[in-house]
Amino acid sequence: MTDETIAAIATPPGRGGIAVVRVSGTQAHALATRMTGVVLRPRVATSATIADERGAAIDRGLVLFFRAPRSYTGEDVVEFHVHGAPVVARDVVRALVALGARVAQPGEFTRRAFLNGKLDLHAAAAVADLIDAESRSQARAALANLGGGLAVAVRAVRARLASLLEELAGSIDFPEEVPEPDRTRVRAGLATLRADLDTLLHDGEVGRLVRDGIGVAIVGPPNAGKSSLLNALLGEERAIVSEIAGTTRDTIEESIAIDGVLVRLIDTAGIRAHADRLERAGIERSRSALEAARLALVVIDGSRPLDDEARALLTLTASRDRVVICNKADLGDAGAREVDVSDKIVGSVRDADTLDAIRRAIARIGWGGVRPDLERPHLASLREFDAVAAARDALSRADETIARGDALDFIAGELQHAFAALGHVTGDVAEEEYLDGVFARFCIGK
Ligand SMILES: Nc1nc2c(ncn2[C@@H]2O[C@H](COP(=O)(O)OP(=O)(O)OP(=O)(O)O)[C@@H](O)[C@H]2O)c(=O)[nH]1
Ligand SMILES: [Mg+2]
Repeated sequence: MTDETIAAIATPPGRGGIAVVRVSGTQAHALATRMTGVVLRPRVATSATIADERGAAIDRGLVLFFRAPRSYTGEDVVEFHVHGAPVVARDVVRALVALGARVAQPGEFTRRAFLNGKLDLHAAAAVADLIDAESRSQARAALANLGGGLAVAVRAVRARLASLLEELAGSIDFPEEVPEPDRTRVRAGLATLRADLDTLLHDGEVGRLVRDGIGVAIVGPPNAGKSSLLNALLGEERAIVSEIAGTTRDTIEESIAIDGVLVRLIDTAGIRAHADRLERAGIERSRSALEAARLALVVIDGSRPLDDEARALLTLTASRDRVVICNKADLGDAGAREVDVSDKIVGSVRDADTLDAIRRAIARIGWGGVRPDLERPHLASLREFDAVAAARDALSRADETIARGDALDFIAGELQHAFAALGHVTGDVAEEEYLDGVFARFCIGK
């Protein structure tokens, strides 16, 4: 714990009804008393004139005192609610600094909350997610993480690992007295632990989808009906549709929600070999969009026999996640019959059933078709993913070690590795550097 008292404006920059300045640390109460000259009772809003270090009035506002440990940071915290002119809040901070506080680093309040045991590391990171949330589902997902449920689950796995380790340690240290634990039983235990970690990783993956959404590129030869598909899924005439091949010249991105998952649809220029310079530039963009997308909707004109362009595109996308849409079924199926892939949808983007089938296919291939449960806490950052994946891999190696009949020391080593890796998620193991990474993306004042 640190002695320094920190201060920062907690509300966004710019004019507003009120602005909040927050101070945390051992000096917080003394500074606030000095600046207001009133007696501050914990958790009672007191109206006061707030003066600077020389006694000159800055503003009249509300002062709120939270006595440690019953505060956000777990330290003494004072909030000044002042009139929302940027200069007023800045003057309050300036006065606090003149009297001995220091300006807080981004995320420092939450970091202190974590260090003082007010929330686990996973929940602390969720604070930043909640602040950054741009959609309602992102906010709900972050809120689920704030509750600390994930840390409970991870700590339960760690506890089981710890007792397993203890058991092994007994017979490693006293091989004569303590018999080796039954290897089959240990393996069964490891299998359940691994399954738990797999569930965490899977749920995390779903949570990540909710947060980031998935990119879906609509690609195909010119005139196949790609822009028509974009418009139909959007329910509005967003992209220009025409019978002229090469209508779309640049990528167009729009988002829709399918089962609560944000789907970023990217309409692209039709890909063909012979194109003028401008069109070629568009086609380059189509290719990059295709590469970057999680999923490709490959649209071809299914009514006519396949041309070289359609064939080339089917080959190009064969080994990636894709949905082949044989469009224009109302005009015929000569091309559709030639398409020899299991996951093809034959129909028309003008037809509601076809659109339904396409939405279902996006959900199935994009996120396994299961509607994400936003209320369940989940792994949120790449850091957490890496930590849990490292733990799971260590458990797999431990299992192989047992299966080979190796000495117990090796198994214990892997289990310790897993134990430490999981500690990063909860914050039970957290080096300064690691914390710096977690809190770097916070804003000042949080
Ligand atoms: N009959 C029929 N016509 C369709 C269908 N889908 C699209 N079209 C027509 O096909 C033509 C091309 O449609 P677009 O959506 O512009 O095709 P595109 O793939 O975006 O074409 P480019 O942007 O040039 O690559 C338009 O005249 C559409 O009205 C369909 O299912 N049936
Ligand atoms: Mg188009």
